Amino acid sequence: MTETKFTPRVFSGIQPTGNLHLGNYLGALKRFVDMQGPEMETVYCMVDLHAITTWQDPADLMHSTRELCAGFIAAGIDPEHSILFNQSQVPEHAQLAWIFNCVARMGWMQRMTQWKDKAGKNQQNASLGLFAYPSLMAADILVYHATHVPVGDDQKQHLELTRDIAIKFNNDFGVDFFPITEPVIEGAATRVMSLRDGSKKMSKSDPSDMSRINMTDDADTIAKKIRKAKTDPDALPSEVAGLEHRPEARNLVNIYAAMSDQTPQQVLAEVGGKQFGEFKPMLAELAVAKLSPISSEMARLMGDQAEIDRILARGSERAREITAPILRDTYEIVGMVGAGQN
Ligand code: AQP
Repeated sequence: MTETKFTPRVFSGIQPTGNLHLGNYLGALKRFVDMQGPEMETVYCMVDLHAITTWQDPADLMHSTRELCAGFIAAGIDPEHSILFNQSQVPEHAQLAWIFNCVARMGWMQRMTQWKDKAGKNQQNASLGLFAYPSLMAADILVYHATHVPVGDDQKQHLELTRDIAIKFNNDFGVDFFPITEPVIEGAATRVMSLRDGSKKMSKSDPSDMSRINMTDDADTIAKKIRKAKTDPDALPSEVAGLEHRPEARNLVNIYAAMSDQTPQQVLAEVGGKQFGEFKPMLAELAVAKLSPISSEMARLMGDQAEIDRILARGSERAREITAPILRDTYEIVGMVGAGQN
């Protein structure tokens, strides 16, 4: 199987489940913007079908979907260039997911750490959708024949499963149809940690709002959260090796590096030897400078929801131009009788 026969195409998505945070921005959104360019087609999605694998209030889901769309655009996604839409409006995602439900094995899903973490001890009461989540994610990617998927580190296992599904499908049907997708997990902030606990990922669902910087936080709130972020009493080291066993210090240095487009080592060359009392205000100033324009643009865009809905509708039309033929070919490979085969 050669990967070169596939046109380079980027796909990624974010769940519209509210509380879009700095981890989503640095691990995903900012990377999506960086990948936008003339070389590759970029397709970005608000994955509302994934969101409902856990309970979502319908009015909140609508609001979060529009707010996330505003977040994409405010962060720098150009809806004229990238294809930007919400997943439910492109039915081929769910249709291909069904085919993949019949390709993927139960054991593969049971091994997923996100399933274990999210269902916890209450697996019998978790939704069937939460269990099958990675199969839908594989369909999201492969229904575009996407070759590159920028994500945070927490999605690595799901991307490996996407590759396994593509390989098994190709083998089962004796075709070279789905690409073996490359995960793009790069940069200093592939795993932004909680501001309250350097061993836990910054997450939308953390009950403590102080654990994360939300994209909608104002400048004072951002500065306060950074000032109160957990740290240790030592000065910052001058070398990256000195961050070992200092998860909170490493997290703040990584955040600074990602926001200033530097490596952690370049940051430490500048701030090594400083106490957190001096470094935190620098970080807060940088975070406010980078995030405030995004949050005010998000608020402005949310003032015209009809325009957001138009952008999403146009994005889903453009998306279907890609997904409809790929699904039709998939059905034919699988042996579904349909129109236009003879
Ligand atoms: N802390 C993080 N650091 C770096 N990247 C992150 N991502 C999420 N958290 C971090 C990346 O953001 C993208 C969107 O992920 P998602 O929509 O699946 O987000 P999520 O899992 O709902 O976000 P949370 O905060 O992780 O939610 P909960 O609290 O539900 O677990 C992905 O590329 C992801 O890697």
